[in-house]
Amino acid sequence: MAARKTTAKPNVSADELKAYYRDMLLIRRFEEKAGQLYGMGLIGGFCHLYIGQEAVVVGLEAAAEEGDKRITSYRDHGHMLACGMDPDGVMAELTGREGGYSKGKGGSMHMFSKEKHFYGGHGIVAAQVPLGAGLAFADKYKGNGRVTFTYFGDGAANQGQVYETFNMAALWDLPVIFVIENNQYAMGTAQKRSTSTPDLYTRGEAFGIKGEVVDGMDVLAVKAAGEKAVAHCRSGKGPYILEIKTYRYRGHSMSDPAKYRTREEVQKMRSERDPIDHVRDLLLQGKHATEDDLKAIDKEIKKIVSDSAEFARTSPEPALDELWTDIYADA
Ligand SMILES: Cc1ncc(C[n+]2csc(CCOP(=O)(O)OP(=O)(O)O)c2C)c(N)n1
Ligand SMILES: [Mg+2]
Repeated sequence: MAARKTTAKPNVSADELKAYYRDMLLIRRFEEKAGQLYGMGLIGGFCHLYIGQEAVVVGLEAAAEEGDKRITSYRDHGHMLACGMDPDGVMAELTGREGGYSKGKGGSMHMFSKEKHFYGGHGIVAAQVPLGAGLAFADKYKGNGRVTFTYFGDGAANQGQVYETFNMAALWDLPVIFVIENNQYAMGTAQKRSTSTPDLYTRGEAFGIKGEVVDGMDVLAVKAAGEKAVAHCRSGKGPYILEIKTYRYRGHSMSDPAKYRTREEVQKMRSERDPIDHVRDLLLQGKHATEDDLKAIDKEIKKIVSDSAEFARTSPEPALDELWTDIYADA
């Protein structure tokens, strides 16, 4: 079933559209494979999949520049892949192997890349929010023009430390974009059951922080909002809030039977609002790509993901003496 039809002419080139399709598909297929490996008992601990939310991170990465930073929660594999981290290293970390980003000692929620300016992977809800402001503080201090994307969920948006952070970020005009990935649920709690003022983009008003709501199932809308927010931050005007409305198709984590919502609700989103189908339709309807072009991309992605699974299965377990390394970060 195709996604919604749109006749609006996309304001991006055919190559850019194809790149968004590819990047979203990589996340989708990677996460599906991670789900399979989890089912086979190859991944231990928690594992939170990003399926359904792909347009958020791909749209914002399209608005970022080299050197910009990103930090997020435990639902982090999509963010890593979108900023260019190696799928082999991410998958091998999921299986707890030596070839993983944290040498098999971190797992799904604890991976980092200095090279790609990815600062985690945080399991404590909203813990990354003040850390994200801290990264932006460092950039402001250095005067290097960089911006930090600080991602958190609708549930995290009700945490006290978020508002302490808003205050300091506004006071010091920090170049931080607070990205609220509103997927409508915090574990099994629907937003309407937990949140007194559901328009999360207005949550910065008390601190003088501008915000806007964005359709997170439309990668082009996310990119456009991201560019606006980036321009605001880079010009020294301080923080910005993007509330991006999205949806996760899978449970909160691999151990969630998702009894708090109906199958019909999920199916409706999948069939009517899927972000990958949307770009696929734009590509085909606008004659920017043929079915064969898309098949070639699908094939390329399938190989990347199956190679990463093979690497993650065959990379050795970390040696015991690894327990004594990476205890402190290099200065
Ligand atoms: C401080 C803290 N409280 C509770 C938890 C348990 N917990 C893990 S995820 C989660 C829900 C967060 O939902 P949301 O912020 O909407 O993010 P999403 O999982 O939807 O991406 C909770 C309550 C935790 N990890 N940390
Ligand atoms: Mg949520």
